[in-house]
Parts: sequence; C-alpha cells; structure tokens
Amino acid sequence: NPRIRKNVSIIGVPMDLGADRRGVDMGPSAIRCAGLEPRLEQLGYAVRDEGDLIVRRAKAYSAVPESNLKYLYEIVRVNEELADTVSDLIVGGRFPLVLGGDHSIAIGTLAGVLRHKESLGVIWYDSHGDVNTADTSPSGNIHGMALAVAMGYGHPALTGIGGERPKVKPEHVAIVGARSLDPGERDFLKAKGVTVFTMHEVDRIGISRVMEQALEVATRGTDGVHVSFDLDGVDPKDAPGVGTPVLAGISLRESLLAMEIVSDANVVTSAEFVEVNPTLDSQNQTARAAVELITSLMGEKIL
Ligand code: Z70
Ligand code: MN
Ligand code: MN
Ligand code: MN
Repeated sequence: NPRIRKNVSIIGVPMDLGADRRGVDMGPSAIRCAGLEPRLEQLGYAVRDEGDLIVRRAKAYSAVPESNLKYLYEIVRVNEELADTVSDLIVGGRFPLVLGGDHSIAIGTLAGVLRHKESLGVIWYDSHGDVNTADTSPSGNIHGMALAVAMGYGHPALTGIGGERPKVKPEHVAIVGARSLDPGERDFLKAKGVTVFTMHEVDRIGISRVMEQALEVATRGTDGVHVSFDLDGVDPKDAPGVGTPVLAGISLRESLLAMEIVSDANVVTSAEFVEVNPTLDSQNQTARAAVELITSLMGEKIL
C-alpha cells in the first residue's frame, strides 16, 4: 500500500472518560500485548511506539458539572494533545496508527490529520453512528458524538480542537455496520446526507460490495482516507471485549475482508482502532482481533 508510509507510529490513548466506563483505558496495552508491533514489523514497516498520552483519572474533576457533556474539559485537553501529536508525526513523514481508548479520541486524531488535508474521506466502522450532539445525546457520553464533532457539529470546545482547519464533509463519510442509532442521530444523518451502510445493506449486498461503495464515497474528491474502527462494529461473538456490545453485527471474517479491500485500494493515510475493553474480554480475544484487523488494513496477505 503506497499511501501507507513505511514509517508507522503507534500512539496509545488510554481514554475512558468519553464512554464513562472504566476498562477501555486498558485497550492500548491489550492490543500491544496481542503482538501488534512485531506483526507490523513482519510486514516490513519501520514501527515506532510513541507510547501513551496521559489521561488524568476522573476522580479529580468528576464532581465538576459540565452540562450534559461528561468530562468535557479533560477530553478536550487530551484531544488537543493528540491532534498535535498526530499532526507532528505526519509532518515527520510517519503514518499515525492510534489505539484507543474510547471513540472520543477520534476527535483529536481527525483534528490532527485535517491540518494536512483539504478534503479527508472517513470510513467509520461502528455499530453506532456517533453523531449525537449535547442536544440529542441520551447519555452525555462524548464517544457518541465524535463523528458529529469531526464534521463541525457540537460544543465549540470540541469542534475547536486542533484550531483552524478543514472539517470532514458529510459527503465524504461512510458509516459501515450501523445497527444502533438514536432518534436524533437518524435525523442528523438524513439531514446532512451521510452515507450509512447499516446491517441491512451488509446482509443484502454483502460486505465486499459495501466496502467498494464505502470506498467510492470516501475517495471521491478527497486527498486521503481515515479509517476509524470501533471494535463494537464487529459481532460480540467475535469481539466481546467492548463496552457496548450490539448483537447481530459484522463477523470477524467479514471485517477482515473489509480491511483487505480497503488496503487494496491504496488510499488510507491514517487509522485508529478503539473501544477494546479488556475487563469485558476473554483471553484477550478482542485485542487479538484488533491486531488481525490492523495487519489486514496494513496489507497483510494470507498467501
Ligand atoms: C449512544 C450514545 C456509543 C459506543 C456507545 C451510544 C454511543 N448512541 N458508542 N458505545 N462505542 O450514548 O450516544
Ligand atoms: Mn464508536
Ligand atoms: Mn460503537
Ligand atoms: Mn468533495
């Protein structure tokens, strides 16, 4: 994959505040334990582990009310740092591979990438839409708002992360695997014209055609593609270690094929894998699935 640079940087973000649930902060450790770095090296990449960003524990400030946006200011602080980190790595000619942590970290990853892209395509692989705002969110959890924020919708403290830069345009976004959308999210996705491949489309036309169409959306008029992979997009039988398992999802086999199809398109310029919660997992199964998905995205072939 020529668009994926030879030099890959792993950035861990042990964030759990956006999900308001402990355990997902251990995701980066679990994915490293499952052998990510050596597997990428076997593919010929020069890998540098940048370590983890520091996320302060909730206890210190959880008493502070922040409207219905839980832990807003610590999430903003970490995502500003993540945006700077990702941006600096791109300047240094490196491919940013971000490990979560909950999905709120996509705000910082995308903000960093967007300093270098006029029109970024996004493939959002998730059982959820993550397009709530403070007004529509049933939970106040910022991980359920990350994609809306990336498109410029939400609290100004969130949409302002990363400073002046382009936003993700709705016509360049493809959500894959959706099966749990809140009423406000349905309205938002329709109003903005976001392309959504729900489980209905996955079952009707198959994952390979879904991914071909998702790639069309994410590459038409764009100068790069970001893959934001929430492990809860995968069926809980294959990926049980997630905070919000949603039944009847995309199998691991289909998901690996999805990543292979994206890899073959040679368009990916950054990626993140999020929502692995080792405390809900068994035998590190979900982190091991994440490693297989990552290596498939990065060009691993069976033969
Ligand atoms: C719901 C909300 C969400 C992940 C749950 C759920 C969002 N739409 N995202 N788990 N990964 O609270 O906004
Ligand atoms: Mn998500
Ligand atoms: Mn999700
Ligand atoms: Mn365009």
